Amino acid sequence: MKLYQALRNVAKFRTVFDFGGRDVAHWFPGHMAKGLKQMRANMKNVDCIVEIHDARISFCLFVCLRICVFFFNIRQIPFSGRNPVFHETLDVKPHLLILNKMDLADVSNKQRILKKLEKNGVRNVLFTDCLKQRDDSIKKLVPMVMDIIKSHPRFNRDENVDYCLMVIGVPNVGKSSLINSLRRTNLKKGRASRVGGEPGITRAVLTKIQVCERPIMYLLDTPGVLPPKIESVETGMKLALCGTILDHLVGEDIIADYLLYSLNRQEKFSYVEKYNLEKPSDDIQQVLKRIAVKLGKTQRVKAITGVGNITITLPNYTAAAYDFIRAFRKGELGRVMLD
Ligand SMILES: Nc1nc2c(ncn2[C@@H]2O[C@H](COP(=O)(O)OP(=O)(O)OP(=O)(O)O)[C@@H](O)[C@H]2O)c(=O)[nH]1
Ligand SMILES: [Mg+2]
Repeated sequence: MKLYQALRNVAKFRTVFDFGGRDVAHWFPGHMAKGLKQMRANMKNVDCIVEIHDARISFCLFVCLRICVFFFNIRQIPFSGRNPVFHETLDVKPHLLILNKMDLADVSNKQRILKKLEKNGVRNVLFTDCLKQRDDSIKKLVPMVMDIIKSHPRFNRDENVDYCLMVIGVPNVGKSSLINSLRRTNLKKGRASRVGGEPGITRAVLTKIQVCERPIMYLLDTPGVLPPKIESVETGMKLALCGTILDHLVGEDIIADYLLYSLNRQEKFSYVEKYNLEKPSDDIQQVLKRIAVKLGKTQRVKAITGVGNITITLPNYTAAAYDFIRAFRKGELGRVMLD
């Protein structure tokens, strides 16, 4: 019944998000030159690049292209022609694309994403969930990488009996988690790389971390790298929603509003029940107020009136916004595709 009522309300939801003239350039701390320099310096020791993305952002291809193009220093190639750039870039080093956090993504779009990627020349794709104790896709990674490596010349590394991969991607997508997951699956060993919910946990290119015994395979963890230029404010907002940049740089309030807008657009109304709302709403203040009340997140504020000072209790909107965003990132608001 609730869902039926909700669907009838769909027409009332915003169809365009007002970014209020925000400038994406202020949100992103550049391309993280130090990390890139270290990565480039290590390239000669690498047999295959494992590029990892958040599966919820299906425009990842564009981000992916930008990182690769920047990574390999082929910046002169125009961006409008997608395919040539990708082909040329991937010809430099064998490449595997991982779409991680599958447990949080709407899997019904999987085939569409694969087709789109294939059209753009990306055939080696794995969907993973690095938090799962046993993920079959993680088991497939080493054999898949071996096939990819064997179909490319190894040049200076031809004599080496061991293999080395480099894992790259934007911050907070699960690069370090992938390494730990591979160790857990292939070596039955514990964590080797630090993981965290905030972007920027891995700061430097680490020494080799072994992830497989037969064949002997190592992985180089890297710090998250953002492309030098973000396509649009909306692209930046999606990256922010997935925790790629520190929340306070964008603002919890606007991220929460964009989240509400996205959930309503996709008719993902589980937030209504979770926060005891009567019906879906497109008004972020109203939603945050309910969240604050439900979670008991209020703040006492002094007010000066004509008859003296009084203390009033107000909803803590920032704390509520923070909780709303966290709930989405943990998958508590349902599986979502942001594009
Ligand atoms: N739900 C879910 N969470 C994941 C998955 N993989 C990683 N995470 C979580 O995502 C957050 C970031 O993981 P990290 O492995 O630190 O990501 P990273 O890409 O190494 O991040 P930086 O080093 O900051 O660039 C952590 O809270 C992980 O627990 C996944 O497959 N599913
Ligand atoms: Mg890391």
